Amino acid sequence: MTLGYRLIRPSYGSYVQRPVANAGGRRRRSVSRTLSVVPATVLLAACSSTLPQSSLNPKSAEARQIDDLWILVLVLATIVFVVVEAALVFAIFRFRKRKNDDREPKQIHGNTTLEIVWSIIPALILVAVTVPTVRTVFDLRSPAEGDVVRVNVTGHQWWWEFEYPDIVDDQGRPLTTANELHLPVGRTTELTMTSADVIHSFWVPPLAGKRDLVPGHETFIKITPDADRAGEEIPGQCAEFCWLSHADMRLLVFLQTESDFAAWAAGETQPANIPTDGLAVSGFETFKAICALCHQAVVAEPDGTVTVVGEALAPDLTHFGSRSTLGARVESNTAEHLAQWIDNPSAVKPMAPDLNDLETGRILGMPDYGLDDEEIAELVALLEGWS
Ligand code: HEC
Ligand SMILES: [Cu+2]
Repeated sequence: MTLGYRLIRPSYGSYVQRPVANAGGRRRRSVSRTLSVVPATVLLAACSSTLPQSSLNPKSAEARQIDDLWILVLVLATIVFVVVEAALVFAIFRFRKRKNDDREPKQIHGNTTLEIVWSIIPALILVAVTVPTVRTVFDLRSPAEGDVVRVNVTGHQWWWEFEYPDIVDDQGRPLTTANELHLPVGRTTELTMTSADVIHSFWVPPLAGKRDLVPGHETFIKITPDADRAGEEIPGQCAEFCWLSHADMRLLVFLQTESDFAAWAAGETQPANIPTDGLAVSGFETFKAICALCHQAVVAEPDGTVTVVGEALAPDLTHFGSRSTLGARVESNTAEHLAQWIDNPSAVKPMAPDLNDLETGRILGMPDYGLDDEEIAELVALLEGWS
């Protein structure tokens, strides 16, 4: 548009020619800068299979819809860019001021055909972008259909709680876990999300767009992982700054075949055993005395009676031993890392347990209870045994 305005309305005579040439110079520099971004983008796209948190490597129907839309907009924008810049560069050279030529340029006022054309073309381009955008937005927001897996997600400073309301144990308690989300491939999972404290954002780039978790409000996101992705582990993280350990509020998604998912769910809905021999026996006593202030575990007495121990203010530990990560993916779940965590949690992950309020249930981190090495070893034996 700038191009046309200056060519068609040089009503200020030759005076206007120098600014036009300058403007061209500025544009040309920005052209080279913009062009340098293109190889970088192509390079990034090429590497995306080795960048696990890339949205350029979609692994679900929803992520692919978003990616397709992005590619459409990228192609259209690239065409517009190339055509406009080519016309600009052409005009700069063709109509530049030449030496020993002080003639006034031809004076023209307005060109209706041209103005109609460059109003209609951008309008058509906008329609070409708007229609698929609106369709994608509505598609992604429409309720999931068919045999849907439902998961309730609650964001906490700084961990994720996942509850599968339709997968229940013998007593009707829903499967509850933390930081590691298991999804069957080829089937849609609908996540209903909220937050227990501040705003968080669920972001697993290869699987879905980004969506906020807002306290007192429910948001939704759908994920239909590709059928050939079973066995993949896909990392994600909180994408809304939520203070101290925001960067350590991560999660891991396990894509599983239908039968692996069913086997996992069957295991998770079993109670953990109350230990009857070894270090874990004393570990369970410490668990009930201290850890149960915040953590819950569904446990079976030796006679088979199932009880729930503790409060659900922190990650459910019933099957902690089956998780592959610790503390929202700050560490891998090994006996050594777990011992370090129990010994001094805030050294492994920055937290603010001084601000905890057990009365209101506002928990901002796990305190250091000054346990000795033996007590820690007993707890490690207990929790790693709860798989
Ligand atoms: C005052 C509440 C509180 C108490 C008491 C507490 N914790 Fe925690 N614990 C937390 C919170 C909060 C987290 C989540 C921290 C995070 O990842 O941001 C956590 C996380 C954990 C995790 C990691 C869970 C996961 O899924 O990654 C383990 C293991 C753990 N605690 C063990 C213990 C043990 C063992 C005790 C008893 C010695 C204990 N906790 C006592 C609040 C508590
Ligand atoms: Cu967060």
